[in-house]
Amino acid sequence: MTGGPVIDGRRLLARLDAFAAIGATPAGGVNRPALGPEDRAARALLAGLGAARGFSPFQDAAANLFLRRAGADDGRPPLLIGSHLDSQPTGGRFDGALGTLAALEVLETLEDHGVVTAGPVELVAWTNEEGSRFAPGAFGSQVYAAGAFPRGWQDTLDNDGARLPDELAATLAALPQAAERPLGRPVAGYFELHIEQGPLLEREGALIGVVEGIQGTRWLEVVIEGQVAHAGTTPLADRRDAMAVAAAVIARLQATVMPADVDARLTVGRLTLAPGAVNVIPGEVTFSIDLRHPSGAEIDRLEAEIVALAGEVAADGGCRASVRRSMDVAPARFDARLVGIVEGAAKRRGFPSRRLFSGAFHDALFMARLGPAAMIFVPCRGGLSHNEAEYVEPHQAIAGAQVLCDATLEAMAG
Ligand code: HGY
Ligand code: MN
Ligand code: MN
Ligand code: MN
Repeated sequence: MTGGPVIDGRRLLARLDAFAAIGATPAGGVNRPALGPEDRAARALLAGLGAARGFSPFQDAAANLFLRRAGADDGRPPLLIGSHLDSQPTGGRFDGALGTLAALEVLETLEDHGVVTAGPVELVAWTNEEGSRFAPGAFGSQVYAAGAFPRGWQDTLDNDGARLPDELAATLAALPQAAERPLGRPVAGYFELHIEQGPLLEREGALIGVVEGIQGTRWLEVVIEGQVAHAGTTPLADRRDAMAVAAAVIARLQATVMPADVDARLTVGRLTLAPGAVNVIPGEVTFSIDLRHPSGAEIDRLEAEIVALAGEVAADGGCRASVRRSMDVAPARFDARLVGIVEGAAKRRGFPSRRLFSGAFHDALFMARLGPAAMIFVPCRGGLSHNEAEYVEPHQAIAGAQVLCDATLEAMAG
């Protein structure tokens, strides 16, 4: 067993319950859309808890929220630990919240034990990781790592027409006690604890996932344009039915992409059609494609295949197809030294662990562009996530937070 300070598991579990109450859904999940009232309430609670322990709150222009615990040499770049507080509309109580609250638990444990770290350690709660309200996902960490906002970000709207800049400004204003800080300052390193959101660890009886990297993700928006016409009077030969074309394209992709490649992931998660009347042939269909693969070249090849297929099937149906990227995140490998620190910390605590790649994207993916980064996974029941039934056993959450604490101390000592 390692000698480092032991985290307060009871405190962590109580925090997870308190945050799960913010945006709680009747089915036991959370609905905390980025930059909405529930997200702002969770941020306020976090800032208050941190301030109560003397961890000064900061926000950057992307509303990423930081809680800083000073180090012996406070001029050093901070080690960042954290995740995100926003959730999917039918999200679980652990996706993002576990990593953020485990980071708070680490800061409090260091404080409780009077540990002096060489440099500052900062908790970070990234803005809009999920991307379900405003695309792209991992918005806050992308802006932080790039030190700038993506082109055209000011035009981003959510499904109700709310503007991203307005929601960002309202969120910043809701936390006046958090001082401003410049974007993208250098970091000593980054650790993120997160649930695996897949079945591997549970299936193999591993308690800790030592994450070596993250696969690539590309979000496409496909628009099929046909012609609105009468459902009763228009024979097949005269139809330019956008829904028939969309259905054929989606069916072809589902039948070919994942069956052909065990590493490929293709998901149509959102589809809208117009005008949406029962007795009118749809003139326009828009659907999303979430495409993932460990190889960036494979993502490029699959995207080209999708564009060609959509164009061909649309032309056969007298329609037109257009495909636009709304998010594009290249695969990333994590820093070997930090990955080794995570693995060593799990071993010293006697926690069974295994190395793996992440199927989900995470803020760590962007932080890996700025400095050394690594992730720690814990299992979730049945590998279920982005689902209100998402569940982590108390001992799993505590083990993950303990490894985060040990890894933080070891990385700071180095
Ligand atoms: O979609 C993702 O991979 C992330 O969990 N939002
Ligand atoms: Mn997440
Ligand atoms: Mn998620
Ligand atoms: Mn994430």
